[in-house]
Amino acid sequence: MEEIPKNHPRYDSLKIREKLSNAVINGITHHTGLIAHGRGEAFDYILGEKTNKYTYEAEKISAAALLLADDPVVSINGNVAALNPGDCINLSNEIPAKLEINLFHRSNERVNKIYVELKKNGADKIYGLKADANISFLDHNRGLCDKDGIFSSDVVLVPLEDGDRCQALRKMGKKVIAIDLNPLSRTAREADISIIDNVIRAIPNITYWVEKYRNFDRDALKEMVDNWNNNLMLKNICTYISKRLNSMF
Ligand code: PTJ
Repeated sequence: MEEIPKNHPRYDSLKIREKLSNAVINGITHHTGLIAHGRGEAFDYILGEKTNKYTYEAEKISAAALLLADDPVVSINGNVAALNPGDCINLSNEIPAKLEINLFHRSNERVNKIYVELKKNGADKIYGLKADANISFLDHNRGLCDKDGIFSSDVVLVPLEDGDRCQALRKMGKKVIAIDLNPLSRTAREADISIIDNVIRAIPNITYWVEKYRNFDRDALKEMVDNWNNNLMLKNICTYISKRLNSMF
């Protein structure tokens, strides 16, 4: 692949594209993951490629919800396995939470490749290989999950989820924390807590708050989570976007 000049104004963004396109070649990321990334990139551009105050709050609340959970799971798909696997492993260790490979376009070959990638990045136990259960209300390969992983979890963190699965997980009674740069997506509207941020920034931000809140009073954390108004946050983000765009020219 052609070398990207370091002084290119979009160097970071081009490096991320390169990472994902290599991960497609290596069989980790599904080819449609590039399309999903393009949509995310467009929203990130509109958001100014930084975490805004409303999202930062969502990341704090997510950390609280993950710390309060009895059986939390961090779900890993082909995009996040390419973008920041190490950060996801670190977050799952800090909570602590189970790490499960859970794919929309599931194939054993890709599950195995992601497994190797996570192991290379230092993961200990990884769920998602057994696929001995189904996310209820989904009758397709995308519903496969581990009985002692996502299936029996109470809180799931899903980066780049699709709306149907997010809805199905909620119907199963789980608290869903979704990371999705598109505030209009069904996932963002369905999740209990939506993080409208790039996974690259979101995972380290949540980890920061997990460390801060670890010894915090549990009742106080519970109150924060119970008082969270996801709809209001999405409304604030949309206002933030329109104000930002209106003031640009
Ligand atoms: O690896 P698999 O088989 O599980 O497949 C993963 C993809 C992402 C291909 C699959 O879940 C899919 O098709 O997702 P969607 O329905 O296209 O949704 C992806 C959402 O993620 C979109 O709303 C994007 O805006 C958002 N997105 C893309 N890149 C990022 C992102 N959100 C946060 N950070 C990103 N880097």
